[in-house]
Amino acid sequence: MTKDSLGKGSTSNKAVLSWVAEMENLCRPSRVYWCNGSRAEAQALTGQAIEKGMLIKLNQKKLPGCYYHRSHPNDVARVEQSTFICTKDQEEAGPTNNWMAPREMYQKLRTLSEGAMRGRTMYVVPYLMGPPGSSLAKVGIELTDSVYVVLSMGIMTRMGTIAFEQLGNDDDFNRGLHCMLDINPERRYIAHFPQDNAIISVGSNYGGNVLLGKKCLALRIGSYLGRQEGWFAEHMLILKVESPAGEKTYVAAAFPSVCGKTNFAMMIPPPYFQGWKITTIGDDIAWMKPGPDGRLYAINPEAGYFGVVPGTNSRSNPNAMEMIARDTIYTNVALTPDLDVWWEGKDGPPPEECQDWKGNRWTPESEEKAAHPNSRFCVPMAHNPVLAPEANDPQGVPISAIIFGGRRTDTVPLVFQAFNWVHGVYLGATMGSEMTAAAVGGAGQVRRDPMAMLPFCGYHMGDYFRHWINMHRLIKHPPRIFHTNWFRKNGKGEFLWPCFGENMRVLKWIIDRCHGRIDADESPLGWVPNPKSFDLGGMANFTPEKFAKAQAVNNEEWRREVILQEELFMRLYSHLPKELIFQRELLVARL
Ligand code: OXD
Ligand code: MN
Repeated sequence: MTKDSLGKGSTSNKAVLSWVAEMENLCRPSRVYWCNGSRAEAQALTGQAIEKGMLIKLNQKKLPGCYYHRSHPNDVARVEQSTFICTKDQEEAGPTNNWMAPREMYQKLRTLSEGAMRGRTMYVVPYLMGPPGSSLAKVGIELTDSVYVVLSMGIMTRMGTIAFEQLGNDDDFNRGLHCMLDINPERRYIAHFPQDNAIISVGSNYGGNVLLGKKCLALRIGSYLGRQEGWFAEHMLILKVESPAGEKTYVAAAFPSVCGKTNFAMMIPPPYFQGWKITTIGDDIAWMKPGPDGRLYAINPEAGYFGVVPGTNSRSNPNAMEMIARDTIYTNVALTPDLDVWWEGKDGPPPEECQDWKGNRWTPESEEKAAHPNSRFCVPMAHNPVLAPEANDPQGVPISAIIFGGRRTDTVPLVFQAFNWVHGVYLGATMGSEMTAAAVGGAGQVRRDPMAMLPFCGYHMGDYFRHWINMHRLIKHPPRIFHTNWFRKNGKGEFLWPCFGENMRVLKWIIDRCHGRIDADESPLGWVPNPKSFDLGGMANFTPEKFAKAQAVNNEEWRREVILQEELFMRLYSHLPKELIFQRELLVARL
């Protein structure tokens, strides 16, 4: 690829050409740049981003290929109140989504986008979600006036000519338009038009709102298409567990944002589990479809990780520390005088002085945090030292276990297993979690976050539960379903379970259950580990009594929990599958 060919169009697909021309006519950029996804292109655009002050080149000796970005202080997280699902009928979007009629929203956003790229470049970003050739993969095209978005999409997706190759002359691609405007929260809309497979995002330049392949296409539009086409688009990591004997088991897990999906997917088992290996297929999103052998197959549609930085260190995620030491875009962390990065929870002492995420002088005495709690790294998955080769397998991997887990200080035990599929759907549907910095507002409050999909489901949550129940019929060998909670604390505020690598023990129990190797005890909540068959070997200070505390089921707390769960069920009532109401009755009867 020569430098001269950068920015030139490379498709004869008529649907693409006419849509890009239409959007050019609307946004009136001074230039249209077609991305091809090459290294030369990334280098040239990085150079331009540095010139414009969008990126700062970090210390290349310490962090080769790494760059630093600050977003506008009013634009640091997903904004759920500005996120809309524009189905024809409001009923279809359901009570948990903001809704506006498509015609009204198109009108509003056309007005905002009119001439919005005057004097600017419109980048045409073709991208492929999923391994090339996969029957589950989907093509999207994002038109954006942000070079930060182009560079990030180049990391997060299979971006460039490869997408046009997959698309051919088809017009089945997601149409995404992103205009930064003036980054004004008053004029910020992340609007999804599932019936048109289209997205328009204006007024933001924060990842989750503008990297349209991720939350917008892979989850909101994806979930809508998945229901029509008989597959699942889920907010789940995918990992492979390999035993010393070479047995491979694939597990998917739904935890809400900032609840440790990336750490779990890259976990290093403790020394006691010598010979066991965890490798990563995905850290955030799973697309899953029944395969011809009756098992549920999953792919990771992404090609990079957009992970939360604070708290990442050589104890919580040593693999990530290695991964983000090169070719990484850091957003909203702190910047040290020697152009290194720092964040709360990084190994070692804080720097004596640095610039915080807003560019202000920061010292350890400062009251504010140096890195924003939702600061991010953006890195190619190929740099993950424990990437599973299956991450690039168009067939995907057969899933044996699905785990649902929230962040709960009390009530919810470390691990339990659903009695059956519908009970598992109930566990996912009633999941609660304390809110985190990934979204604006409400941090710390428990809210229902069914299947970790509350902010990401592109249609009525009640119909989404129905889809989960119905899919059972299409999966002859369904995965077993589990629930975990790593975050339970005692009265003194101390965690009851040590987490990180020790989570391998929970995973081992889950896998043994899936392969029918161990018995479990019955509890009102589901199957729980029999203390004799849960391996605590090699844990110096962790006694069976401590484990019993992490596993305790307090019936009083659970009666309260059922009442709290009711709130969401009442909101969804008109579309709520009766099966879930029966599950609630059964749970109450068991308590
Ligand atoms: C994410 C999120 O960025 O869930 O993955 O917010
Ligand atoms: Mn996520």
